[in-house]
This record gives sequence, C-alpha cells and structure tokens, in this order.
Amino acid sequence: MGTEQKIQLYDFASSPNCQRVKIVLEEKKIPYQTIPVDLKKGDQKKADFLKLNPYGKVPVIVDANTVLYESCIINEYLEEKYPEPSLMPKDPGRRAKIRILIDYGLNHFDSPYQRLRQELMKEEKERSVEAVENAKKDIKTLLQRFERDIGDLTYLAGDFSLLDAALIPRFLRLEGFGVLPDSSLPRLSRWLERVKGRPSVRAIM
Ligand SMILES: N[C@@H](CCC(=O)N[C@@H](CS)C(=O)NCC(=O)O)C(=O)O
Repeated sequence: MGTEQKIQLYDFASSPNCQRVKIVLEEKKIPYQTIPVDLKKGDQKKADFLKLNPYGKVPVIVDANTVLYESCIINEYLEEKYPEPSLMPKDPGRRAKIRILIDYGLNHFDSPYQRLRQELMKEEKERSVEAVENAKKDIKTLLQRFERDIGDLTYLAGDFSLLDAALIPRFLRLEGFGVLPDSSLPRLSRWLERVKGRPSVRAIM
C-alpha cells in the first residue's frame, strides 16, 4: 500500500470512538494516517467536514473512494475488507452474539456511564457524592454480565475480537473514574490489565 493509498482517519486523540477504530487498524496493521479534527474549536461542524459525516462527529475514515462514519460500522467494514488477522469468529451465531454484547456494552451502559462522567466533570465542591456512588453501583451491576461471560477466557469472547476493541476505550475510562479494577469484578479487572499489554492498546493510551 503506497503512502497515497493509506486510510485517512479523521481523529480527535482522546475520543473513545476514534480509539476504538485505531485499535482495529493497529491490530490488523493497516497503514493509516490521522487527520486531527479539533472538536474544541468545532471543526466537526464545518461544511467541509459535514460533507464527510453529516452527523458532525469523529471518527470518519476515507479508504480510497469509501467514506465511512460510526465507529462500530467502520470496524465491521475493516474486518470485512481486511480479514487478516480475523477479529470475528467464523460462526454466524457467535458473530451475532458479539454484536449483541457490543450494543450492550456501549448503549445499555450509556445512561449510568454518562451520569458518572457528567458528575465527575463538575468541580469537586459541586459534585454529589451520592450521584457518583449510585452511578458506579449501576455500572458495576451491568458489568457483572461480562464478568460471568468471560469465565476462563483470555478475551471477552475467546480470541481478541471486535468486542474487546469496541469496549476497551470505555473500560479504560471506567478505570480512570475509579470503577475498575474492582474486587466484585476480578476477571474483568484482570482482562483490563491483559489488554493494556497489547501494542494496539498501548498505541491509544
Ligand atoms: N456513534 C458515534 C459517536 C461519535 C461521537 O460521539 N464522537 C464524538 C467524539 S467521542 C464527537 O465527535 N463529538 C463532537 C460533537 O458531537 O460535536 C460513533 O460510534 O462513531
């Protein structure tokens, strides 16, 4: 792949949605170049960028004539177009289950995750300790599903997959928020330590 054919990733370095795509690009060793989009300056709402993504959000990838947005859809595209190394099982049922868990880990988590995030963004004197503790409790309850499912597996669905890639950025934030590691989630806590050793994850940290 020559330099001019590299995938372009419109990126904001601390964005978990961009990091999710970068993990897959790194795992598959796909050459790419990042094009920074300054979200603080509102570059994502400018006319040129809206032509790439009408939602006005990062990430966006440009792969030759293909322009895509929505991080999980981008990752599915990368898996189909660049199948090696594979990040999805062959069995359609197991693939579907992974998609259910990605949806669970991102969408079903969103309410307590955003509550916690908003609360922690406040100045300490304005923060409600009760709201923080309630959100953490709700998140830990939701995380029990992964704690059960991972069992003795190395990664969330066996081999490293799009499920791990999708959830790592959010779970790293949960670590920053003091939710993980946690004694009620020993396997998930060990999983997080394990994935942090992967070069693809080190690249986003
Ligand atoms: N569902 C989208 C969400 C993308 C998203 O919310 N991106 C954030 C950065 S993490 C963004 O661009 N925010 C800027 C804005 O909404 O103006 C995805 O998975 O790609």
